[in-house]
Amino acid sequence: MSVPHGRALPGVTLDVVMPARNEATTVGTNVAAAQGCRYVREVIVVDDASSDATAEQASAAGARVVRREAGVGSKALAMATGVAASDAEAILFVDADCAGLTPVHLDEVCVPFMEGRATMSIGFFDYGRFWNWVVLRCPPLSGERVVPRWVFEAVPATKLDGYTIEVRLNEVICEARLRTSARIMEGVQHRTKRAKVGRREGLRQTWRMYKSLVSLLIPLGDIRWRTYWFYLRGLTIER
Ligand SMILES: Nc1nc2c(ncn2[C@@H]2O[C@H](COP(=O)(O)OP(=O)(O)OP(=O)(O)O)[C@@H](O)[C@H]2O)c(=O)[nH]1
Ligand SMILES: [Mg+2]
Repeated sequence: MSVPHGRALPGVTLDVVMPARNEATTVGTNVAAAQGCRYVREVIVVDDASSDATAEQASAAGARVVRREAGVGSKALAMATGVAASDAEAILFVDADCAGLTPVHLDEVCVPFMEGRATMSIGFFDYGRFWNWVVLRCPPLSGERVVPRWVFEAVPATKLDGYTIEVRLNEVICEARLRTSARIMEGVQHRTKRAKVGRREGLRQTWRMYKSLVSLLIPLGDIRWRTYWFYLRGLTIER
């Protein structure tokens, strides 16, 4: 299946894939937001052996829950499991730890994709006027994004690695010179790792995440710096 760029996409099937590990606090409201999005057919939550009630909360909110067994898990592998569990032509990824997310935010993220104006459409958290300007022009790491399923499937299995998956999706889009749309989801934030696991462990996990991201570029990682230039050339900022 191919969802081409440049024309409207009437009737394209779109499922939400929501990776979630120990997100019982927020998964229910995010499933509800995703279900309210007018383009969404089904919400699939991928739970990696959570030790809290993530699966129950997701299911109670109406999601189909796919459980991965305890063992090797990561955000990227959870996303791959969710995509494999769906036969939709397009996937809207939504993190389970968003705060303040509504169906309207997700509708707005989907519109440029559904109208065929962008192959990837991304929603960013709201960091306030100054930082939003900066964030909208940086390489996007946001988990809230819609892509045709082929874009996810174009990421080689060897590169399905933890938190670097968003960079890999960017790479597929940019190296094919496809268009991206970006917008701020007003008032949307997320529960940080510090809030989830405490200050010390949260900072440790955040440090590990950024280290893995930076190592893709420095020194001589396998992402080409000019990929970012292709990104900026194909970027439209929605207001
Ligand atoms: N199923 C599953 N979900 C995961 C795993 N790791 C992270 N997630 C989920 O992926 C989403 C994003 O993960 P976070 O750890 O919040 O990462 P982040 O939002 O990129 O980083 P922060 O800025 O620190 O919040 C959340 O819904 C997590 O529950 C995992 O190993 N398995
Ligand atoms: Mg998060």
